[in-house]
Amino acid sequence: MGKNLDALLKEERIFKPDEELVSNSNIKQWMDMHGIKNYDELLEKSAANPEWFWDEMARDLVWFEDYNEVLEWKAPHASWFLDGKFNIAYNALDRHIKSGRKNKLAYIWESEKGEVRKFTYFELYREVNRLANALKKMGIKKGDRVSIYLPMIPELPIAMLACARIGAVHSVVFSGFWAKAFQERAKDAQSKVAITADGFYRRGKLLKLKDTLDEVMEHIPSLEKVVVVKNTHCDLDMKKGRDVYWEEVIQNESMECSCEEMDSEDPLFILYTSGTTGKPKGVLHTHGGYAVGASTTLKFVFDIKDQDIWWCAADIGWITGHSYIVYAPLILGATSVMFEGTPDYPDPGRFWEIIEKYGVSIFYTAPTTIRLFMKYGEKWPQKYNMNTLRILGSVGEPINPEAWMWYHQHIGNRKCPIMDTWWQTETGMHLITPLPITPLKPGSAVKPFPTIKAEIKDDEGNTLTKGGGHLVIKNPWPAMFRTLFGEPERYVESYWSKFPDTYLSGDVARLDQDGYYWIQGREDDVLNVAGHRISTAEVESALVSHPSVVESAVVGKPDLLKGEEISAFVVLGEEYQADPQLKNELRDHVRKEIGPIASPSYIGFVDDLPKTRSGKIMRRVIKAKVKSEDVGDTSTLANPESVDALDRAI
Ligand code: 6R9
Repeated sequence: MGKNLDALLKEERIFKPDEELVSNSNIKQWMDMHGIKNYDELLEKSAANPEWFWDEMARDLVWFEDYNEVLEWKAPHASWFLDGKFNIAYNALDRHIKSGRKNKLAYIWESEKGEVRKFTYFELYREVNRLANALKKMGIKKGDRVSIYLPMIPELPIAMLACARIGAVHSVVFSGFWAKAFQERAKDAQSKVAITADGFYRRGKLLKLKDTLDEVMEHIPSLEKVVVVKNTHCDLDMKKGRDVYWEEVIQNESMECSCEEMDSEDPLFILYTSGTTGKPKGVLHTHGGYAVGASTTLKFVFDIKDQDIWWCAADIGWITGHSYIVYAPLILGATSVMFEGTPDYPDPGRFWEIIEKYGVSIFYTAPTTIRLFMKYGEKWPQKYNMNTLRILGSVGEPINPEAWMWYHQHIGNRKCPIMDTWWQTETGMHLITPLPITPLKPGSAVKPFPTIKAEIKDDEGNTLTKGGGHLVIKNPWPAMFRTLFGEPERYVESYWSKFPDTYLSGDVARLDQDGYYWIQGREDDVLNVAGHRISTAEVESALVSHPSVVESAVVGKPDLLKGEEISAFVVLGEEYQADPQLKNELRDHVRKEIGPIASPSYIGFVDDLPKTRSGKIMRRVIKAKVKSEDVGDTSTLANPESVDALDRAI
């Protein structure tokens, strides 16, 4: 059995990086500077002396006052760049204003409707300063929390940077969340000010954000002021004395605002992420270490150069957007595309049109988006000239080899390497990831980033060299979260108590014979069928490798005999019919790919799977349906209608 399971994920194909890309890469150039000959030596040298590596990286940033020590590690509490005085906003803006990048584009923004706004570093700097001054006037001081509830419009990064500049702690709440989710987060953070917009368009439909916020305002006693961006100019109620328009508050503000000198370890932001149960976790990040970790990974993993056009197609409401749309690209002085809309609106060519239009050279998206495009077919990307692309990226969930190959062939024109980056809200930066110099295997996130000591452990804490187990990190890294806001015990308990002084990621992974990591999904996504540990990702991957299946979600259904039975929900390609014959064929297919044990007892055809706004399949909801239990809170679902469809399929 174990052998069969291994077979599926033992992807044989290896993609060697292009020679020219390797020799010109930032990482290779850095290695040459330090006499490091190859990837193995890079990993060895950096692991032997992480503080040397990160000290080198931190030197690229501007410190108001130098740090005295790179790291103090009192497990599970790390402090990075001790006593250094720093501000991430200064590094994202001011230092470029003083350099040749002053008039370089920081953002090219496109709205869902196709409206375009462009900001140079200088323009962005001025907008940030004006809002920073306005926030100060509202009484916001260093350490105060500000909740930001904005769609993907330029005011979102501006608001984040304005907070950072004056030392306020931002807490961005994804604009697709509903009122209750905002309430819970803003209340927990005890925010004094909220920054929102009248509304925004999603697939042509007006969504009134300020109205949503009004519904719960009375339950957030700490909120004193609401700043509202006139984005759609829709009607809204402005409460006198409390609500103010962004445009009005910045009108008379100076374009200069001095930057608060922060301690390297001072908090920068809180970002809430869902725990397995109950209350969301307020993941807290700091100025210094986060800046160094996020910018270094972007520079080395995605090889950002001055002439690149970088597009991270995530939402800023998630960590991917925080790190790789806002902070890291700005610190590196890059030009980023920022897109407000959805990938397939008004048609499935929208993303590829943007790549062609702006000559995007590096593109970063999620496997769920790739699978969506697989469903529409390659005729869509084929309509556009995407020759400018040189590197692709994937994040958010395991990318199954079929999706990887499709991405590589149809988007990357068989020449772009795919950086499958494994990381989390908590980690702040990529931790397991390829580099442009590493050979790739479709579906593997390759190896830990330099200095990162990852391991796979069994329940007893033994280190495994084969088979699946808990993915853990043994040493601190600069962009790691420092605590859970207001819940220091939960920080220790959730992440650091299973194994001593070791970070428990909550993911299951396995190593192959070459030391490559294969992330299999969340621990809670692992099934136990008749004593065999089967990852939902493996069964899903097998299903998707059948030509008819575009996407699938697999959950366990309690069974007296086997412990769990496998239930699979699949989305078929447009040209396939949902019929019983096909169900049998799919069962056979999984049997052949993995083994009889993994063959689903139940298969249901659906049009769509329940997903979070960040595109993660919500197995919890599917599981509850399968068990005929209450589905619980579905406020974070992007497509609530998919839940009823499950009922029909069951
Ligand atoms: C960045 C982000 C974190 C969880 C993580 C894991 C999954 C992210 C992945 C991946 C396989 C990858 N995940 N990247 N799984 N391969 N390349 O997504 O943060 O929203 O906190 O989610 O996402 O399960 O534990 P976050």
